[in-house]
Amino acid sequence: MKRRNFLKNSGLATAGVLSAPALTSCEDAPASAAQLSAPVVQPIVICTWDFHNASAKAWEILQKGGTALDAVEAGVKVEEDDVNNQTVGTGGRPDRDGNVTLDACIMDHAGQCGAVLALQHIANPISVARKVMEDTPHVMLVGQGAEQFAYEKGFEKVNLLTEKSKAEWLEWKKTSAYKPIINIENHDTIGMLAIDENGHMAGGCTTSGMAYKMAGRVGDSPIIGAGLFVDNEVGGATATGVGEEVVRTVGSFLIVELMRQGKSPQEACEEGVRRIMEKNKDKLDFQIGFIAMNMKGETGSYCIQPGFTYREYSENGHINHPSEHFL
Ligand code: SD4
Repeated sequence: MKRRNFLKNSGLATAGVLSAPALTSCEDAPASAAQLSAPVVQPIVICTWDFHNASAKAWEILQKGGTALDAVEAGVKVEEDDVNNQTVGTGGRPDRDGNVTLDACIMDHAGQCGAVLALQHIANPISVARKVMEDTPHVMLVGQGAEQFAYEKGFEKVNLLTEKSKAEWLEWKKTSAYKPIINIENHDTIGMLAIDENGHMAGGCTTSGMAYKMAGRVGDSPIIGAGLFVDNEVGGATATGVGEEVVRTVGSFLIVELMRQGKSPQEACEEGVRRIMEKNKDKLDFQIGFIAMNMKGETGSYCIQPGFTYREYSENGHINHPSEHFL
């Protein structure tokens, strides 16, 4: 059987200390069971997709003894600021009305968390989410309330819609049925998990969401438990892909709970994906990916690729192991 669903992990090793696996693409890749649970030394950072600059930034902070919270915030900001990443922050694809609306959340080792949903005109939603966590008694702020809060905290009003994203949106409008679509190419959300030298884990997740979504649509990424969950006794998980499916299974929380019950991060990610596939037996027309890490620094990652049915997966009797860990 061809390996149709997996994550390819990229190493960013420094002095034998760091492993930075990243969900890079859904393509064939070899893996061995021995690589799946290799022990690592703290600190460590992992993220979705191929965001080497983001994990490098986080690693820079961890290496200097910085906190996991600072590391994930600074790390995912790299993608928020990258105008070429059209799924996160500035340059993100707009909703179907042409407005770029951003979602982000952050969670620390003590279980504190903050989130912003459908935030407009602010370049770094992850930092606003952190302010929600640290400076308010709340967990989530949404829309105009979140935007107003950001201005109060000194964030600047910016234009998030780049010429490129605007042109693509105008082109899409010409031919689309003007309704939200499951855009399988829309897969560059960044979720990041880090453990610092004090053994504290933190996570962050940030996205512009599904391209050309209905105004007000929010996916999993800013929802604690769905797009991200961290429990310093167990580990953390974060998601990328079609958020509706992740919300339905409370995906990241599920994966952390599975790890609590004894599953490895890899097994837990696979089970999380399997739950989603079960609910979508013959219509796997979307992409979902999870990454997870336990407090030993063991990591796991798994994704499904659109176009293959649940039967095709299950008849082969297993879900393939995607991860490779470079120490
Ligand atoms: C969402 N999960 O809004 C996000 C989209 C995503 O890579 O992950 N894209 O549903």
